[in-house]
Amino acid sequence: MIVCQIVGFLGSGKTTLLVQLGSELGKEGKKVAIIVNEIGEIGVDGAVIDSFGFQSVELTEGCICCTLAGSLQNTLKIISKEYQPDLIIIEPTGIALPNIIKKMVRIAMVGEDAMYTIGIVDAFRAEKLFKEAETFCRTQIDGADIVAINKIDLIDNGVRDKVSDLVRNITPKSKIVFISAKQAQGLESLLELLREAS
Ligand SMILES: Nc1nc2c(ncn2[C@@H]2O[C@H](COP(=O)(O)OP(=O)(O)O)[C@@H](O)[C@H]2O)c(=O)[nH]1
Ligand SMILES: [Mg+2]
Repeated sequence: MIVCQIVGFLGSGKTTLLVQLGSELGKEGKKVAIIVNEIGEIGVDGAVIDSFGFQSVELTEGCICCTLAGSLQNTLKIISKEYQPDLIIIEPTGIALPNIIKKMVRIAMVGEDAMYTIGIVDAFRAEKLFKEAETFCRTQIDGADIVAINKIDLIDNGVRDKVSDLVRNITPKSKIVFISAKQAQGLESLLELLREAS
């Protein structure tokens, strides 16, 4: 079993991506469970996700990298015992810190190889966000296994090059892919990562 977190700002496309990835892997016979952490938007994502038939759990009373760290660890243990999925996808809030979540997951259950981080960047808003909140943007994608530059259906090649330079400078070792989560384009490398691992 593996655990994957999808990290990115509110509105960057995390839920859209996890539904696409989970649906595709589900069709291929993998058992997928989802943990969504939301603050102040109770039920919105859960309703969407449940309609795709995944096993999903929502944690809404705080942030899983701080106040809800214990809940995350308990939820992981319960899901893995009772549902025995091949893959658990975690959608943290837009303000969560991926390295802290990684640590929590490792403490709770898995070894070094079984935890993956996908960073998602909204290509349409990236230049603005990177200017306004550079340090935080760095924290979100630095060290990700793959950075998915999303919403390429909305941008031209000039923006695409600028955004990929920004990402490359922050996290030179991460693989970069260009996707449209909404149109299910460019998802193959992400699926490959999760297929091989789970
Ligand atoms: N045009 C476009 N819109 C997208 C894409 N991916 C997500 N969106 C839209 O962006 C908004 C936020 O997406 P969501 O998955 O809820 O983001 P989250 O807050 O990170 O979970 C929604 O209206 C999505 O339909 C994409 O690839 N292209
Ligand atoms: Mg979401």
